[in-house]
Amino acid sequence: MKMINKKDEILLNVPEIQELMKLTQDMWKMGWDERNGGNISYLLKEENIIPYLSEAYPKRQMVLDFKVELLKNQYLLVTASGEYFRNIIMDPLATLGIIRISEDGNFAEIVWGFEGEGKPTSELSSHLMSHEARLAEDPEHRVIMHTHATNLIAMTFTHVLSEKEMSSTLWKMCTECIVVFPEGVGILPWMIPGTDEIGIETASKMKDFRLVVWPHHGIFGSGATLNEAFGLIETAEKAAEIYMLVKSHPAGIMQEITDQQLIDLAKAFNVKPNPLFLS
Ligand code: 2HA
Ligand code: ZN
Repeated sequence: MKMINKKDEILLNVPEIQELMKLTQDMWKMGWDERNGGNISYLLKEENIIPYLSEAYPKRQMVLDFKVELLKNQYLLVTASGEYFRNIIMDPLATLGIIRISEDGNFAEIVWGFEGEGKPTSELSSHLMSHEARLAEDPEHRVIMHTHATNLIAMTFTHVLSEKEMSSTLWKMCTECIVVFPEGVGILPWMIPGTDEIGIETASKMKDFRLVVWPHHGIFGSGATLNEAFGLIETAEKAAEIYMLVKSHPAGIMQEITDQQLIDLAKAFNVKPNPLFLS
């Protein structure tokens, strides 16, 4: 573990970084982020961090295989590749880092953290491309979060992999689901993780959905804050947990929320459910 100097200490006390350190510990305790599972990236407010970055930065430059036009000159707090969420709270300088996207959008410069030759998450393509997709939809967008939420993964084995059917099932498992994610969930086919290809497909779904399921792997969530992205995933995961519980119960499902009740609910809470997903 590296000694923490004064500038690092101030930076580590920036609220966004503190929140991420606490949240990743909570996520590990939920059993979603075994070993090095899961990764998060967070678009930072420049004014909170620039004064504390050393003049010696950038430490290293990474060439991106793709251009990220919308993120140029932006700073992102990112979890490190191969590191464990469990350890972030104990060793943030090795398990987290800040990257700055270059002026031309072709490079990522490591400007803080990733001590000991660490580097950003293996899912950096999915993160950067998804940030661009969400920013195009919502200027307040800031967080992309990937985690191995247990019951959502389980559900991808026992439920048909259709966005319409899966969204509708999740909505029906907890009354508040349709209010929290009225657009439903996007689903990719099974793909190799850590590639630009899965990044392109994830980002393409992120145009329409804030939640994207990776079958037999996990989920991507997005939001304006860590709280929001986490809350979205937490709500979908809770619905998936109830689905797995009722599905494995010998009594089976004896009654459920009807499509009409979903429509009434959405109206009462003033949200527009995805019209393609309601019968
Ligand atoms: O960070 O979760 O998808 C490890 C992973 C890869
Ligand atoms: Zn993963």
